[in-house]
Amino acid sequence: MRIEAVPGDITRQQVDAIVNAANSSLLGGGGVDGAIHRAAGPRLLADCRRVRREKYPAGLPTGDAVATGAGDLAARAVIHTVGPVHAQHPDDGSDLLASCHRRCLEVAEELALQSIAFPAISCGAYGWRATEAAPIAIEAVRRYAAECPQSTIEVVRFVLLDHDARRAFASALE
Ligand code: AR6
Repeated sequence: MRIEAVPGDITRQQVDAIVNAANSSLLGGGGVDGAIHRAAGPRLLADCRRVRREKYPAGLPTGDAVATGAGDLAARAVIHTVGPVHAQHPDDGSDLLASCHRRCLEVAEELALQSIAFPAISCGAYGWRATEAAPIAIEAVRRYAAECPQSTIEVVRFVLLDHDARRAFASALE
């Protein structure tokens, strides 16, 4: 499994799965969630509504992940996850952030996907410093790779829009 960090807009990535830093409603929002829904078009929202109805009537729990189609995006799937809000999880925030990454990889694996792109989950509206979140994210992926050497996933790419996140993920990867 190759882990990389690149600058850019995640909606433009040529990968099998794009991870959305969603909220538990799964019905859209700002930040990367808004960008993904705008780029994917109305089919993504329709898929999200169906997932809510059929699987998560009370919303997707923090730290969990679920896949939908990707609408107009080049990807095959969007994997939605809900990061912890920094201020609301003083004790278990790191575990929940690690769980987001692990669950996204498990969901991608269930779909036999080979490449997945993550944004800097929780590093925007949810208030995490990238310097704090990046080592947790990278470590969660490395642990998954070590525990699942037969994984179908070959490439895990962090796609980072802002300068702080780029620096933090590059340094966590070193
Ligand atoms: N490509 C890559 N990264 C992006 C993009 C993009 N197109 N747009 C923003 N980012 P955030 P969160 C970066 O706030 O903190 C939403 O309203 C951004 O610079 O999108 O998990 C949801 O609906 C930051 O580094 O996600 C939730 O309510 C990172 O993505 C809430 O925000 C995450 O910022 C989730 O908050």
